[in-house]
Amino acid sequence: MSAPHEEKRIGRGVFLATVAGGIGSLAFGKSVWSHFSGAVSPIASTLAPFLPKGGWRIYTVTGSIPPFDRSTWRLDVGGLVDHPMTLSYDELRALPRVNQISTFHCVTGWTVKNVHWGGVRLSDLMDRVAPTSYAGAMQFLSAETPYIDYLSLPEARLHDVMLAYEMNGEPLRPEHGAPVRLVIPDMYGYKNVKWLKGINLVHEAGIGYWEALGYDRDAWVGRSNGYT
Ligand SMILES: Nc1nc2c(c(=O)[nH]1)N[C@H]1C(S)=C(S)[C@@H](COP(=O)(O)O)O[C@H]1N2
Ligand SMILES: [Mo]
Repeated sequence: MSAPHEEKRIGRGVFLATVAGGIGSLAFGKSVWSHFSGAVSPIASTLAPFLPKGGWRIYTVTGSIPPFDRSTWRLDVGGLVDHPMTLSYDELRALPRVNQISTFHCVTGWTVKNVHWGGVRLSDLMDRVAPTSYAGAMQFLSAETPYIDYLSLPEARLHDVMLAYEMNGEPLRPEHGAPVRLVIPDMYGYKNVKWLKGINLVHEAGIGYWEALGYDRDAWVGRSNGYT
């Protein structure tokens, strides 16, 4: 389990797997799917209901899915802001809702077209917390520690960036990041933090989880990570 996703891009549009994990990782990289290639383990049985479907591959860096309890879950939005907020799930759902249809790209080469998302505009949430003049970026914390990522404020304000709590007409599924994940269609999947539990306004963007392992900090689809 070495390089990001264990899938290397060799030349234009060609993907080969490293030999590390056999056929499981060939097909699914560092996804929960790879757990099915080996002996039955407690992790495999935990994740067994979550077979990828609809073209998705389910990724986690810990091999487990953070629990979600609707009554105790909170999203903390703070840092360099005038009005920090702690939102319960019901409070999140009560914010103005937006819907969009957008395409999702993982940097390892798979794409899911026309995903129907429902949720909250990130720019709307940003306006509510009122970043201070020193704030230049947002830090996104996953309940799946240590997954983390960042967007600059201009990136975070793009018109189709959202916190999604619904996917294809139903509440976001556990394996896709329930109860809420970041969605930024113009950037590769690794920026789309699942199991979001906190957002901090910070002075500048730091290095995200997969960026520390080699992916580009500029994650624009088709214009980074060796794609031209
Ligand atoms: N917390 C967390 N978020 C994550 C990841 C992860 O491993 N953990 N993987 C990222 C990557 S690389 C991709 S392509 C997408 C995959 O989304 P999916 O698991 O819903 O298919 O989630 C992103 N968000
Ligand atoms: Mo990805």
